[in-house]
Amino acid sequence: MTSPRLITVAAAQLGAIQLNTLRTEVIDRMLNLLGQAKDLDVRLVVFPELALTTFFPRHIIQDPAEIAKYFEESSDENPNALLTNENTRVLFERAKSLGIDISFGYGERWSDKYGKQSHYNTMTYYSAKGGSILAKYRKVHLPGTKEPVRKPNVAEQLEKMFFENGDLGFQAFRVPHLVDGALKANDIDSTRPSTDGKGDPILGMLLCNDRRWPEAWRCYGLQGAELVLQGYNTRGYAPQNPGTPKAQEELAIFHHRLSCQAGSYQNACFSINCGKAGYEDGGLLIASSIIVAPSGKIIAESKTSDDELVVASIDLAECRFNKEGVFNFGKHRVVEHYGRLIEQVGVQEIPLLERDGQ
Ligand code: CDT
Repeated sequence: MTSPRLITVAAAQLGAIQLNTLRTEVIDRMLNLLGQAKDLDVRLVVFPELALTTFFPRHIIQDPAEIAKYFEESSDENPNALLTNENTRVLFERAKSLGIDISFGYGERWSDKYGKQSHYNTMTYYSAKGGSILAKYRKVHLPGTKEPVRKPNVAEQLEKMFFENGDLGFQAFRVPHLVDGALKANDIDSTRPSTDGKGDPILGMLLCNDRRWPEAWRCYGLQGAELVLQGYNTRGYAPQNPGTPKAQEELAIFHHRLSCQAGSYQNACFSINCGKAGYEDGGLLIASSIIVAPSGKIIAESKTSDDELVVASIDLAECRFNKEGVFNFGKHRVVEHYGRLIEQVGVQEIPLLERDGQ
């Protein structure tokens, strides 16, 4: 019988952030949600993708000084600048004083040691007890176009223009201090058959469009992930897409839930999926921030399109049922038939059939 591994977690959904909303206003809203989390004994709070600003890739912005306003600086010399920079420092200080781990998305401008700058759509994980950034994820699956479409009645999606593809892959990480009684490397002895599911929780991070790609979830599943954190800004309506605004929004929410529920179920992990919601710069973003169990069931969901804390108490030990059962990868994966998954990128249709009688 597996011992419980209990944590109270939350998705801190943010309502819309307009182009002219001050960073300080956004941070105040995030601090307010952290205060609510403290009252409910939450130990981990997840905020959306690009949580500090409007979803700026919907705009054609070309002036470098204007673009710079949407990014936080870090570099080879100072990789953890986020902890001390003027905008974000207060978030980490508050998280530390409340004893709550936080994870949020932001635009990252990275300078390497030769001075070359790269821009990423990034998510960070901060451990309050340790007072340090434990992990960073840079979005791999960037949606949209590299060049503006510039047509009337077309909503732009310019992530490929503003960001490079993430270069860190899908690296899972363990988080100390989240569950009681976690097994440590130095506790291991030769009599212990398996340490699986007994150490500090294994987490992974995804950003928005990533959640639609089963390969991304599976990379975490193969590292034993028990909890995936995912931030999003998902459009509820675009004039160029088919369907009424209502039908489009319903379908967008359906696909969002479908992807998060399937990813969690097929990799036997919990997931916390947190969105930015409401009418941002005139465009609708879906709400429906959800916490999903390894069964694939939604166990908590936002009820508004505003700032809202979505809370659930979860037992990571529940992951074992499917990790040791239907999704015991070691026992049931048949990798000799999966080669195509990494050998081929796009679709290569199989040959056409011959006409009958020839
Ligand atoms: N921000 C982001 O990644 N948006 C994408 C748009 C994809 S179009 C279906 C998303 O997955 O919501």
